[in-house]
This record gives sequence, C-alpha cells and structure tokens, in this order.
Amino acid sequence: MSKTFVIIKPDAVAAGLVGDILGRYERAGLRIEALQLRQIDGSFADHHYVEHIEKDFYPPLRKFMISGPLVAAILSGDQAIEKVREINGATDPAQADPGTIRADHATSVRENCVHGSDSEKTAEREIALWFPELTG
Ligand code: DAT
Ligand code: MG
Repeated sequence: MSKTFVIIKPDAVAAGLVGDILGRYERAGLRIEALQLRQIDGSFADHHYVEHIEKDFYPPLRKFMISGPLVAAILSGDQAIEKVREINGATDPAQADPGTIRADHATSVRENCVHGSDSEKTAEREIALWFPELTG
C-alpha cells in the first residue's frame, strides 16, 4: 500500500471533469483518503512546484494554477504513485497514450488536467504541504 497526491487542475474543474477523473482512479482500485476543492495563491503554487520555479514555462504555469478552483486529493492503494501517473498519461497530451486522462481531455502541455506525485519522497512532501492537518 502506498499513498500519492493528486491535483485535478483548474482547467479540468472548469470543464466539469472532476467526477470522470475521480472515477478513473477509483475504478483502478485506488481509495480517496482526502479530498478538497480550493483555490491557491502564487506563493503556494511556488511551494508546490519548487523544482520548476526557475524554468521558462513556470510563470504562465503559476498563473494557470491560481486561475480558479482545483481539487487536491490523497489516494492510496497498491502502486498508487505509478498507477496515477499511468492513468494521467504523459505530460504533453500529444505524447500521452490513448485512453489516459491527458490524451482524452488535456488541451496543452500547460493545461494538462492533472498532477500526480512522481516518487514516494515527492508524495510525502506534497501531502505535508497540501494536507498539513493530516501529517504528524
Ligand atoms: P508532470 O506534471 O507530468 O509531473 P513536470 O513535473 O515535468 O510534469 O511539469 C510540471 C507541470 O509543468 C506540467 O504538468 C505542465 C507544466 N510543464 C512542464 N513542461 C512544460 C513545457 N515544456 N511547457 C509548458 N508547460 C510545461
Ligand atoms: Mg512533475
């Protein structure tokens, strides 16, 4: 059993895709451990995307991430980190496998519907950042 952290990004919330996306994770056997609709500010986005803040693509990504409500979630299950990234698909929707969330719904590399932690260490860091009340 492992835990991972997921974001349903503002584009997907605005497009009415929350139910579709959560359903894909649940049908893959993952369990929702925490779930929150919220809007973040720029400094919070900087903490979440700390490894990207120096990159050229970051300023418009930051603007996008604070542009509207998003859904933050903790999911648990067997191979949760790997399963979520497989269901999400490649970062660039043009490269994503058919049937993945990004292939089906994302409109660009930047507005790509979902985030999933990329390792156990990242999942721990992101869960502590987004759900501090659940972290010991
Ligand atoms: P992932 O979200 O698949 O883990 P990442 O960590 O490399 O991808 O990048 C984080 C987010 O930044 C990604 O979901 C969308 C945005 N991004 C990455 N590369 C980009 C690029 N070349 N142009 C625009 N946005 C980009
Ligand atoms: Mg990443």
